[in-house]
Amino acid sequence: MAEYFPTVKKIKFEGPDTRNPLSFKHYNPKEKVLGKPMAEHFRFAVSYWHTFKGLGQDPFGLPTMIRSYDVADVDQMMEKTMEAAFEFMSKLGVGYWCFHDSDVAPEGADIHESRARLDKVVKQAKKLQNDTGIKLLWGTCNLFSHRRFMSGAATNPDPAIFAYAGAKVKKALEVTKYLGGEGYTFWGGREGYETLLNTDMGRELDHLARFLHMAVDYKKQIKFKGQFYIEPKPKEPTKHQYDFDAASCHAFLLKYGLDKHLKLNLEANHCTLAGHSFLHELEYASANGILGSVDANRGDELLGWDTDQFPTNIYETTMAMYTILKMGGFTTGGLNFDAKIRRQSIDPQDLFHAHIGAMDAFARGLKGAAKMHKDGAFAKHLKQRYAGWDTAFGKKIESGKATFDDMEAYTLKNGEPQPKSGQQEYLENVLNEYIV
Ligand code: XUL
Ligand code: CO
Repeated sequence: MAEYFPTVKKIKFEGPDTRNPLSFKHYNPKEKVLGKPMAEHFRFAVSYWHTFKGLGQDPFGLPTMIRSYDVADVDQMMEKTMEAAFEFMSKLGVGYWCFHDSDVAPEGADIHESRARLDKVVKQAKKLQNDTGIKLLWGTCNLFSHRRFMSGAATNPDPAIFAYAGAKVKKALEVTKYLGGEGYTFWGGREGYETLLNTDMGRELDHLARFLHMAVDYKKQIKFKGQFYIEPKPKEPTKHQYDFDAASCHAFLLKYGLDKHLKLNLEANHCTLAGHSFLHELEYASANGILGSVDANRGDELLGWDTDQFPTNIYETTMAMYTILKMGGFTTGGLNFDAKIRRQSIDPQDLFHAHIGAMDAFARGLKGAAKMHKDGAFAKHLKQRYAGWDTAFGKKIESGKATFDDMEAYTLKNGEPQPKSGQQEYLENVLNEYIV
Protein backbone atom coordinates (compact mmCIF):
# COMPACT_ATOMS: atom_id res chain seq x y z
CA MET A 1 0.00 0.00 0.00
CA ALA A 2 1.32 3.46 -0.89
CA GLU A 3 2.26 5.86 1.90
CA TYR A 4 0.46 9.19 1.62
CA PHE A 5 1.92 11.00 4.64
CA PRO A 6 5.57 9.90 4.46
CA THR A 7 6.91 12.82 6.52
CA VAL A 8 4.90 11.77 9.58
CA LYS A 9 5.28 8.75 11.85
CA LYS A 10 2.84 7.66 14.55
CA ILE A 11 2.10 10.66 16.81
CA LYS A 12 3.05 9.93 20.40
CA PHE A 13 2.47 11.62 23.75
CA GLU A 14 5.74 13.27 24.75
CA GLY A 15 4.54 15.62 27.51
CA PRO A 16 4.48 19.40 27.87
CA ASP A 17 8.25 19.91 27.72
CA THR A 18 8.84 18.39 24.31
CA ARG A 19 9.73 20.62 21.37
CA ASN A 20 8.58 18.05 18.80
CA PRO A 21 5.64 19.64 16.95
CA LEU A 22 4.50 16.21 15.75
CA SER A 23 3.74 14.92 19.23
CA PHE A 24 1.05 15.38 21.86
CA LYS A 25 1.95 17.60 24.76
CA HIS A 26 -1.25 17.08 26.76
CA TYR A 27 -3.34 14.40 25.06
CA ASN A 28 -2.31 11.08 26.51
CA PRO A 29 -5.02 8.63 25.41
CA LYS A 30 -4.52 6.10 28.20
CA GLU A 31 -4.05 8.61 31.05
CA LYS A 32 -6.98 8.43 33.40
CA VAL A 33 -8.89 11.58 34.29
CA LEU A 34 -11.63 11.14 36.91
CA GLY A 35 -11.15 7.39 36.53
CA LYS A 36 -11.64 7.28 32.75
CA PRO A 37 -8.96 7.24 30.00
CA MET A 38 -8.72 10.51 28.09
CA ALA A 39 -9.50 8.76 24.81
CA GLU A 40 -12.88 7.67 26.21
CA HIS A 41 -13.73 11.14 27.47
CA PHE A 42 -13.35 12.62 23.99
CA ARG A 43 -13.99 9.85 21.46
CA PHE A 44 -12.24 12.03 18.86
CA ALA A 45 -13.33 11.65 15.25
CA VAL A 46 -11.87 12.90 11.96
CA SER A 47 -14.25 14.38 9.35
CA TYR A 48 -13.71 12.77 5.98
CA TRP A 49 -15.13 15.74 4.06
CA HIS A 50 -12.82 18.46 5.34
CA THR A 51 -9.70 16.46 6.05
CA PHE A 52 -9.53 14.40 2.88
CA LYS A 53 -11.90 16.06 0.43
CA GLY A 54 -11.42 19.72 1.36
CA LEU A 55 -8.66 20.95 -0.89
CA GLY A 56 -8.73 24.66 -0.13
CA GLN A 57 -11.53 25.67 -2.51
CA ASP A 58 -13.68 28.62 -1.43
CA PRO A 59 -16.46 30.64 -3.14
CA PHE A 60 -13.80 32.75 -4.86
CA GLY A 61 -11.03 30.29 -5.52
CA LEU A 62 -10.12 26.90 -6.84
CA PRO A 63 -8.40 24.21 -4.75
CA THR A 64 -4.94 25.10 -3.46
CA MET A 65 -3.92 21.70 -2.05
CA ILE A 66 -2.38 18.96 -4.13
CA ARG A 67 -2.77 15.45 -2.71
CA SER A 68 -1.23 12.28 -4.09
CA TYR A 69 -4.51 10.39 -3.53
CA ASP A 70 -6.60 12.90 -5.52
CA VAL A 71 -6.12 11.23 -8.91
CA ALA A 72 -8.31 11.73 -12.02
CA ASP A 73 -9.79 8.23 -12.26
CA VAL A 74 -12.79 8.19 -9.88
CA ASP A 75 -12.50 4.55 -8.79
CA GLN A 76 -8.82 4.92 -8.04
CA MET A 77 -9.35 8.25 -6.32
CA MET A 78 -12.00 6.72 -4.01
CA GLU A 79 -9.75 3.80 -3.13
CA LYS A 80 -6.60 5.84 -2.59
CA THR A 81 -8.40 8.50 -0.56
CA MET A 82 -9.80 5.82 1.74
CA GLU A 83 -6.34 4.31 2.16
CA ALA A 84 -4.90 7.75 2.90
CA ALA A 85 -7.66 8.43 5.44
CA PHE A 86 -6.92 5.30 7.43
CA GLU A 87 -3.18 5.94 7.27
CA PHE A 88 -3.78 9.47 8.60
CA MET A 89 -6.17 8.39 11.36
CA SER A 90 -3.90 5.53 12.46
CA LYS A 91 -0.87 7.80 12.63
CA LEU A 92 -2.87 10.41 14.54
CA GLY A 93 -4.28 7.81 16.91
CA VAL A 94 -7.96 8.73 16.78
CA GLY A 95 -10.59 6.09 17.45
CA TYR A 96 -13.35 7.32 15.12
CA TRP A 97 -14.28 8.88 11.79
CA CYS A 98 -17.38 10.47 10.25
CA PHE A 99 -18.45 10.76 6.60
CA HIS A 100 -21.22 11.70 4.17
CA ASP A 101 -22.10 9.16 1.46
CA SER A 102 -20.85 11.44 -1.32
CA ASP A 103 -17.53 12.20 0.43
CA VAL A 104 -16.42 8.61 -0.01
CA ALA A 105 -18.28 7.98 -3.28
CA PRO A 106 -19.00 10.96 -5.55
CA GLU A 107 -22.40 10.77 -7.20
CA GLY A 108 -22.29 8.96 -10.55
CA ALA A 109 -24.28 9.48 -13.74
CA ASP A 110 -27.40 8.09 -12.05
CA ILE A 111 -28.56 6.63 -8.73
CA HIS A 112 -27.46 3.13 -9.75
CA GLU A 113 -23.88 4.18 -10.40
CA SER A 114 -23.80 6.24 -7.19
CA ARG A 115 -24.93 3.26 -5.14
CA ALA A 116 -22.51 0.86 -6.82
CA ARG A 117 -19.63 3.19 -6.03
CA LEU A 118 -20.75 3.50 -2.42
CA ASP A 119 -21.07 -0.26 -1.99
CA LYS A 120 -17.56 -0.75 -3.30
CA VAL A 121 -15.86 1.84 -1.15
CA VAL A 122 -17.62 0.90 2.10
CA LYS A 123 -16.40 -2.67 1.65
CA GLN A 124 -12.88 -1.30 1.58
CA ALA A 125 -13.66 0.94 4.58
CA LYS A 126 -14.96 -2.03 6.56
CA LYS A 127 -11.74 -3.93 5.95
CA LEU A 128 -9.64 -0.92 6.98
CA GLN A 129 -11.78 -0.48 10.10
CA ASN A 130 -11.14 -4.11 11.02
CA ASP A 131 -7.41 -3.80 10.32
CA THR A 132 -6.95 -0.62 12.38
CA GLY A 133 -9.67 -0.82 15.06
CA ILE A 134 -10.92 2.64 14.02
CA LYS A 135 -14.70 2.91 14.30
CA LEU A 136 -17.45 4.99 12.74
CA LEU A 137 -18.81 7.64 15.13
CA TRP A 138 -21.59 8.57 12.72
CA GLY A 139 -22.53 8.44 9.10
CA THR A 140 -24.62 10.95 7.18
CA CYS A 141 -26.07 11.71 3.79
CA ASN A 142 -25.27 14.68 1.59
CA LEU A 143 -28.64 16.27 0.79
CA PHE A 144 -27.28 19.68 -0.14
CA SER A 145 -24.57 19.67 -2.85
CA HIS A 146 -26.40 18.37 -5.93
CA ARG A 147 -28.59 20.79 -7.95
CA ARG A 148 -31.66 18.59 -7.36
CA PHE A 149 -31.55 19.70 -3.72
CA MET A 150 -31.37 23.43 -4.45
CA SER A 151 -34.87 23.96 -2.97
CA GLY A 152 -34.38 21.50 -0.13
CA ALA A 153 -34.50 17.74 0.32
CA ALA A 154 -37.18 16.78 2.87
CA THR A 155 -38.63 20.31 2.55
CA ASN A 156 -38.59 20.41 -1.24
CA PRO A 157 -41.84 21.58 -2.91
CA ASP A 158 -41.56 18.52 -5.20
CA PRO A 159 -42.35 15.10 -3.66
CA ALA A 160 -40.12 13.41 -6.28
CA ILE A 161 -37.13 15.14 -4.69
CA PHE A 162 -38.39 14.26 -1.20
CA ALA A 163 -38.45 10.65 -2.45
CA TYR A 164 -34.94 10.89 -3.91
CA ALA A 165 -33.70 12.17 -0.56
CA GLY A 166 -35.50 9.30 1.18
CA ALA A 167 -33.85 6.74 -1.10
CA LYS A 168 -30.46 8.32 -0.45
CA VAL A 169 -30.90 8.39 3.35
CA LYS A 170 -32.19 4.79 3.32
CA LYS A 171 -28.97 3.70 1.62
CA ALA A 172 -26.81 5.87 3.91
CA LEU A 173 -28.48 4.24 6.94
CA GLU A 174 -27.78 0.78 5.57
CA VAL A 175 -24.16 1.66 4.94
CA THR A 176 -23.79 3.22 8.40
CA LYS A 177 -25.19 0.06 9.96
CA TYR A 178 -22.88 -2.11 7.82
CA LEU A 179 -19.90 -0.16 9.15
CA GLY A 180 -21.08 -0.51 12.76
CA GLY A 181 -21.74 3.24 13.06
CA GLU A 182 -22.55 4.40 16.58
CA GLY A 183 -24.76 7.17 15.28
CA TYR A 184 -26.30 8.90 12.29
CA THR A 185 -26.55 12.68 11.80
CA PHE A 186 -29.17 14.75 9.98
CA TRP A 187 -27.99 18.18 8.96
CA GLY A 188 -30.51 20.15 6.92
CA GLY A 189 -28.25 22.37 4.85
CA ARG A 190 -30.99 23.24 2.37
CA GLU A 191 -33.94 22.70 4.73
CA GLY A 192 -34.92 26.33 4.98
CA TYR A 193 -35.75 29.14 2.60
CA GLU A 194 -34.44 32.10 0.65
CA THR A 195 -37.74 34.00 0.43
CA LEU A 196 -41.12 33.50 2.07
CA LEU A 197 -42.72 34.61 -1.21
CA ASN A 198 -42.25 31.09 -2.59
CA THR A 199 -42.29 29.10 0.66
CA ASP A 200 -45.09 27.33 2.55
CA MET A 201 -43.27 27.16 5.87
CA GLY A 202 -45.86 25.16 7.82
CA ARG A 203 -46.09 22.52 5.12
CA GLU A 204 -42.31 22.26 4.80
CA LEU A 205 -41.92 21.73 8.55
CA ASP A 206 -44.57 18.99 8.46
CA HIS A 207 -42.69 17.32 5.60
CA LEU A 208 -39.37 17.49 7.44
CA ALA A 209 -40.97 15.78 10.44
CA ARG A 210 -42.57 13.14 8.20
CA PHE A 211 -39.16 12.44 6.67
CA LEU A 212 -37.55 11.99 10.08
CA HIS A 213 -40.38 9.69 11.20
CA MET A 214 -39.77 7.55 8.11
CA ALA A 215 -36.08 7.40 9.05
CA VAL A 216 -37.00 6.36 12.61
CA ASP A 217 -39.27 3.64 11.22
CA TYR A 218 -36.57 2.40 8.86
CA LYS A 219 -34.02 2.38 11.66
CA LYS A 220 -36.30 0.01 13.57
CA GLN A 221 -36.96 -2.07 10.46
CA ILE A 222 -33.25 -2.74 9.85
CA LYS A 223 -32.45 -2.93 13.58
CA PHE A 224 -29.89 -0.16 13.41
CA LYS A 225 -28.94 0.56 17.01
CA GLY A 226 -27.02 3.83 16.51
CA GLN A 227 -28.21 7.14 17.95
CA PHE A 228 -29.89 9.66 15.62
CA TYR A 229 -28.72 13.27 15.84
CA ILE A 230 -29.99 16.49 14.38
CA GLU A 231 -27.37 19.20 13.83
CA PRO A 232 -28.59 22.78 14.29
CA LYS A 233 -27.33 25.61 12.08
CA PRO A 234 -29.15 28.91 11.60
CA LYS A 235 -28.16 29.80 8.04
CA GLU A 236 -25.62 29.14 5.27
CA PRO A 237 -26.23 27.80 2.75
CA THR A 238 -29.87 28.96 3.07
CA LYS A 239 -30.81 32.39 4.36
CA HIS A 240 -32.83 30.78 7.14
CA GLN A 241 -32.59 27.14 8.18
CA TYR A 242 -35.37 25.47 10.15
CA ASP A 243 -32.92 23.68 12.48
CA PHE A 244 -31.82 27.14 13.66
CA ASP A 245 -30.37 26.38 17.10
CA ALA A 246 -30.69 23.94 20.00
CA ALA A 247 -33.92 25.45 21.31
CA SER A 248 -35.68 25.56 17.94
CA CYS A 249 -34.63 21.96 17.18
CA HIS A 250 -35.89 20.95 20.60
CA ALA A 251 -39.28 22.62 20.00
CA PHE A 252 -39.51 20.94 16.57
CA LEU A 253 -38.70 17.50 18.02
CA LEU A 254 -41.25 17.95 20.81
CA LYS A 255 -44.00 19.20 18.49
CA TYR A 256 -43.67 16.26 16.14
CA GLY A 257 -43.10 13.54 18.77
CA LEU A 258 -39.50 12.97 17.68
CA ASP A 259 -37.83 13.90 20.98
CA LYS A 260 -37.37 10.27 22.03
CA HIS A 261 -35.57 9.46 18.80
CA LEU A 262 -33.12 12.27 18.14
CA LYS A 263 -30.50 14.06 20.18
CA LEU A 264 -28.46 17.05 19.08
CA ASN A 265 -25.07 17.13 17.41
CA LEU A 266 -23.91 20.64 18.32
CA GLU A 267 -21.28 22.41 16.24
CA ALA A 268 -19.39 25.26 17.91
CA ASN A 269 -19.33 27.53 14.84
CA HIS A 270 -23.04 26.97 14.19
CA CYS A 271 -23.80 28.09 17.75
CA THR A 272 -22.00 31.40 17.24
CA LEU A 273 -23.67 31.88 13.85
CA ALA A 274 -27.00 31.58 15.70
CA GLY A 275 -25.96 34.44 18.00
CA HIS A 276 -25.26 32.15 20.96
CA SER A 277 -22.07 30.96 22.53
CA PHE A 278 -21.04 27.32 22.07
CA LEU A 279 -21.37 26.99 25.84
CA HIS A 280 -24.92 28.31 25.88
CA GLU A 281 -25.96 25.68 23.36
CA LEU A 282 -24.15 22.88 25.20
CA GLU A 283 -25.77 23.89 28.46
CA TYR A 284 -29.25 24.19 26.90
CA ALA A 285 -28.99 20.76 25.30
CA SER A 286 -27.54 19.17 28.39
CA ALA A 287 -30.20 20.70 30.67
CA ASN A 288 -32.86 19.21 28.40
CA GLY A 289 -31.26 15.78 28.11
CA ILE A 290 -30.61 16.07 24.36
CA LEU A 291 -26.85 16.66 24.14
CA GLY A 292 -25.65 13.77 22.01
CA SER A 293 -22.46 14.66 20.18
CA VAL A 294 -20.30 17.62 19.22
CA ASP A 295 -18.76 18.93 16.01
CA ALA A 296 -15.68 20.55 17.52
CA ASN A 297 -14.46 23.64 15.72
CA ARG A 298 -14.54 27.42 16.09
CA GLY A 299 -15.47 30.50 14.07
CA ASP A 300 -13.64 33.78 13.67
CA GLU A 301 -14.75 36.74 15.77
CA LEU A 302 -14.55 39.06 12.78
CA LEU A 303 -16.17 36.89 10.12
CA GLY A 304 -19.89 36.15 10.07
CA TRP A 305 -19.74 32.82 8.33
CA ASP A 306 -18.90 29.21 9.03
CA THR A 307 -15.08 29.29 8.93
CA ASP A 308 -14.80 25.80 10.50
CA GLN A 309 -11.43 26.43 12.14
CA PHE A 310 -9.75 23.94 14.44
CA PRO A 311 -10.50 24.61 18.12
CA THR A 312 -7.54 26.10 20.02
CA ASN A 313 -9.18 28.28 22.68
CA ILE A 314 -8.45 26.72 26.09
CA TYR A 315 -11.17 28.71 27.89
CA GLU A 316 -13.71 27.29 25.51
CA THR A 317 -12.44 23.71 25.66
CA THR A 318 -12.32 23.91 29.47
CA MET A 319 -15.88 25.14 29.79
CA ALA A 320 -17.13 22.72 27.11
CA MET A 321 -15.55 19.76 28.90
CA TYR A 322 -16.96 21.02 32.21
CA THR A 323 -20.51 20.83 30.81
CA ILE A 324 -19.80 17.43 29.25
CA LEU A 325 -18.40 16.12 32.56
CA LYS A 326 -21.40 17.48 34.49
CA MET A 327 -23.62 15.58 32.04
CA GLY A 328 -21.72 12.37 32.83
CA GLY A 329 -19.74 12.28 29.55
CA PHE A 330 -20.56 11.07 26.06
CA THR A 331 -22.30 7.76 25.50
CA THR A 332 -22.78 7.25 21.76
CA GLY A 333 -21.37 10.65 20.79
CA GLY A 334 -17.93 12.20 20.75
CA LEU A 335 -15.90 15.13 19.48
CA ASN A 336 -15.80 15.19 15.70
CA PHE A 337 -13.42 17.73 14.18
CA ASP A 338 -15.74 19.30 11.64
CA ALA A 339 -12.89 21.67 10.87
CA LYS A 340 -10.67 22.51 7.94
CA ILE A 341 -7.15 23.81 7.61
CA ARG A 342 -6.79 27.27 6.08
CA ARG A 343 -6.51 27.65 2.33
CA GLN A 344 -2.84 28.56 2.55
CA SER A 345 -1.94 25.54 4.70
CA ILE A 346 -1.22 23.37 1.71
CA ASP A 347 1.18 20.75 3.10
CA PRO A 348 -0.28 17.33 3.99
CA GLN A 349 1.58 17.69 7.30
CA ASP A 350 -0.57 20.74 8.16
CA LEU A 351 -3.46 18.31 8.67
CA PHE A 352 -1.51 16.72 11.51
CA HIS A 353 -0.61 20.04 13.16
CA ALA A 354 -4.28 21.05 13.06
CA HIS A 355 -5.57 17.87 14.69
CA ILE A 356 -2.73 17.63 17.23
CA GLY A 357 -3.35 21.22 18.35
CA ALA A 358 -7.07 20.64 18.73
CA MET A 359 -6.63 17.37 20.63
CA ASP A 360 -4.11 19.00 22.96
CA ALA A 361 -6.45 21.97 23.46
CA PHE A 362 -9.22 19.59 24.53
CA ALA A 363 -6.84 17.61 26.76
CA ARG A 364 -5.89 20.83 28.56
CA GLY A 365 -9.57 21.71 28.79
CA LEU A 366 -10.38 18.31 30.27
CA LYS A 367 -7.65 18.59 32.91
CA GLY A 368 -8.90 22.00 34.04
CA ALA A 369 -12.54 20.95 33.92
CA ALA A 370 -11.85 17.76 35.89
CA LYS A 371 -10.14 19.80 38.61
CA MET A 372 -13.04 22.26 38.71
CA HIS A 373 -15.39 19.31 38.96
CA LYS A 374 -13.37 17.62 41.72
CA ASP A 375 -12.98 20.80 43.77
CA GLY A 376 -16.66 21.61 43.34
CA ALA A 377 -15.46 25.17 42.74
CA PHE A 378 -18.60 26.34 40.95
CA ALA A 379 -20.94 23.63 42.18
CA LYS A 380 -20.56 24.86 45.78
CA HIS A 381 -21.22 28.40 44.72
CA LEU A 382 -24.30 27.40 42.72
CA LYS A 383 -25.64 25.42 45.65
CA GLN A 384 -25.31 28.46 47.89
CA ARG A 385 -26.83 30.80 45.33
CA TYR A 386 -29.92 28.63 44.97
CA ALA A 387 -30.03 27.53 48.64
CA GLY A 388 -33.40 29.26 49.15
CA TRP A 389 -34.96 26.66 46.89
CA ASP A 390 -33.85 23.90 49.28
CA THR A 391 -35.84 25.39 52.18
CA ALA A 392 -39.37 24.18 52.96
CA PHE A 393 -40.79 27.26 51.19
CA GLY A 394 -38.64 26.77 48.04
CA LYS A 395 -39.47 23.08 47.87
CA LYS A 396 -43.17 23.80 48.14
CA ILE A 397 -42.94 25.97 45.00
CA GLU A 398 -40.75 23.55 43.07
CA SER A 399 -43.04 20.62 43.78
CA GLY A 400 -46.01 22.52 42.37
CA LYS A 401 -47.85 22.77 45.70
CA ALA A 402 -47.67 26.54 46.12
CA THR A 403 -50.04 29.16 44.69
CA PHE A 404 -50.05 32.93 44.21
CA ASP A 405 -51.99 33.14 47.52
CA ASP A 406 -48.94 31.58 49.20
CA MET A 407 -46.64 34.06 47.44
CA GLU A 408 -48.72 36.92 48.70
CA ALA A 409 -48.88 35.61 52.26
CA TYR A 410 -45.10 35.01 52.32
CA THR A 411 -44.29 38.45 50.97
CA LEU A 412 -46.71 40.28 53.25
CA LYS A 413 -45.16 38.48 56.20
CA ASN A 414 -41.45 38.77 55.24
CA GLY A 415 -41.37 42.14 53.48
CA GLU A 416 -38.52 43.25 51.23
CA PRO A 417 -36.07 40.43 50.28
CA GLN A 418 -32.32 41.04 50.54
CA PRO A 419 -30.57 40.84 47.11
CA LYS A 420 -27.22 39.02 47.08
CA SER A 421 -24.18 39.62 44.88
CA GLY A 422 -23.82 37.50 41.72
CA GLN A 423 -20.01 37.69 42.21
CA GLN A 424 -19.22 37.40 38.52
CA GLU A 425 -15.74 38.94 38.73
CA TYR A 426 -14.79 36.72 41.65
CA LEU A 427 -15.98 33.66 39.70
CA GLU A 428 -14.08 34.70 36.58
CA ASN A 429 -10.94 34.89 38.69
CA VAL A 430 -11.63 31.41 40.06
CA LEU A 431 -12.02 30.09 36.52
CA ASN A 432 -8.69 31.61 35.45
CA GLU A 433 -6.91 29.52 38.07
CA TYR A 434 -8.21 26.35 36.38
CA ILE A 435 -7.00 27.13 32.87
CA VAL A 436 -4.21 24.64 32.23
C1 XUL B 1 -22.05 21.97 7.62
C2 XUL B 1 -21.84 20.88 8.59
C3 XUL B 1 -21.98 19.50 8.04
C4 XUL B 1 -22.54 18.51 9.01
C5 XUL B 1 -22.78 17.15 8.41
O1 XUL B 1 -21.94 23.24 8.16
O2 XUL B 1 -21.52 21.10 9.73
O3 XUL B 1 -20.74 19.09 7.57
O4 XUL B 1 -21.71 18.35 10.11
O5 XUL B 1 -23.55 17.21 7.27
CO1 CO C 1 -21.01 19.86 11.34
